[in-house]
Amino acid sequence: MQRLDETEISKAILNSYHEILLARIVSDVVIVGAGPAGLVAGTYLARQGAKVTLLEKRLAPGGGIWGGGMGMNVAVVQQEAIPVLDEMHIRYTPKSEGLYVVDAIELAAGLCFSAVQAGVAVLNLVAVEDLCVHQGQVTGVVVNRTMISGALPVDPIVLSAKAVVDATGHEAVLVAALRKRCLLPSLTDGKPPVEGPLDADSGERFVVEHVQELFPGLWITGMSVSATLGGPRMGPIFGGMLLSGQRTAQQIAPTLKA
Ligand code: 48F
Repeated sequence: MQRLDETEISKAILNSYHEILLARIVSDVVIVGAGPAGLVAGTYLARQGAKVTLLEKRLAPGGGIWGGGMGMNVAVVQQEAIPVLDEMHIRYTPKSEGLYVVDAIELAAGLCFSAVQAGVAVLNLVAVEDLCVHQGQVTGVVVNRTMISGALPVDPIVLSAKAVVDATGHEAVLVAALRKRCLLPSLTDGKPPVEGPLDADSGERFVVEHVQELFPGLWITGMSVSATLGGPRMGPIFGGMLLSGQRTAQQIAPTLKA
């Protein structure tokens, strides 16, 4: 075995990481949140040649997939989303009435692998704190290290993009940043923007049908659609998240060519 030099190991990490980060100061698309919706959106966009950066505040990307339902690591996916699983080479087993089950570990790992293989730069331990807005258009995100964000008085940096996606799930962090500045009108007929009670069928449809560019340059996808617009919760079924991510990519891709 060759003699290992600790200095060279450290250099390899520093050089490679900073090369990646420098190359991502400007992206076509920045997606915030590496749950199922963000990962799928990123993969489809990158497969079409977009330069996609996916930011995740936690150590492990995968969002709510890992725990399946009530910590039982099995994910349920409905018939309509099976083509997405096929395109990501993720296996499934048919159950009853158009429902399929997927090993939650294979789903999370498979979506992460597909994203990285497609060319998405997934940067974990990066928390998005705010948005950059120029003349009514979102132009980037304000980021810090997760361990620093909110804990220490250290300034963040900015990563710019033509399109930014809020894929932060229930938290809808980027939408909240706009709301705080009164940059968004009421989207819920004056009612507080909270998710409705659980209704799997309506909830799953809602997160797909309401994917949209909410503010110039800012899209919402996955659970952040429900959190923003007051849609129903859907419980432990994941097809809607996959299809929501796919639809987000379909909406953003043509805007990048313009
Ligand atoms: O919560 P999450 O998995 O959102 P999703 O893709 O999918 C929702 C489902 O997992 C589940 C469900 C199934 O029916 O309802 O809830 O819409 O992933 C959101 C990711 O965003 C990260 C968070 O850690 C998670 O991995 N995130 C949240 N806030 C930030 C963030 C932030 N400020 N900066 C970076 N990442």
